[in-house]
Amino acid sequence: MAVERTLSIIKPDAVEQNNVGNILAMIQAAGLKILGLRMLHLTRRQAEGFYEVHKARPFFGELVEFMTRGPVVVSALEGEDAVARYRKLMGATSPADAEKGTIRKLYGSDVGENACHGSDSVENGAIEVAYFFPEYLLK
Ligand code: FUP
Repeated sequence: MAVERTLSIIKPDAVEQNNVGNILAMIQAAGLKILGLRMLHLTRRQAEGFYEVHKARPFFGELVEFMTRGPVVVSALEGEDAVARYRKLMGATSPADAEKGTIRKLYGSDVGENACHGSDSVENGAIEVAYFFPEYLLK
């Protein structure tokens, strides 16, 4: 298995509910290394750019609205099989379907306000890490 990078976003709902520390602790307890960490309030343009693939979906407007309503915490994670491992730790997109003990089951509310984001492929992991941490592009 290869060492991979993946992007985590702790979404506005989880920041509002004071779950940043809890989620970062779960990430570290799972053995994923935090390479970079930033708290920022996404601009509309940044959120639209990040979720460009979902532009045609009916929930796009709501998603951008939600992701820009308050600060988020983005982190670049690294580890063996990091993309799949972080997806497993997050749980299914909808907290109702997420396995017990996952971030979304513990801290998500619904399919929109689901506490966290994680890259869905190794290729997207590299693209998304570069989107928020351009200094890691060549490392
Ligand atoms: P995931 O990869 O699990 O984050 O899920 P998707 O890429 O399918 O969706 C990205 C984000 O779009 C979700 F985190 C929340 C939002 N979304 C909705 O608001 N409604 C939906 O029906 C599906 C996704």
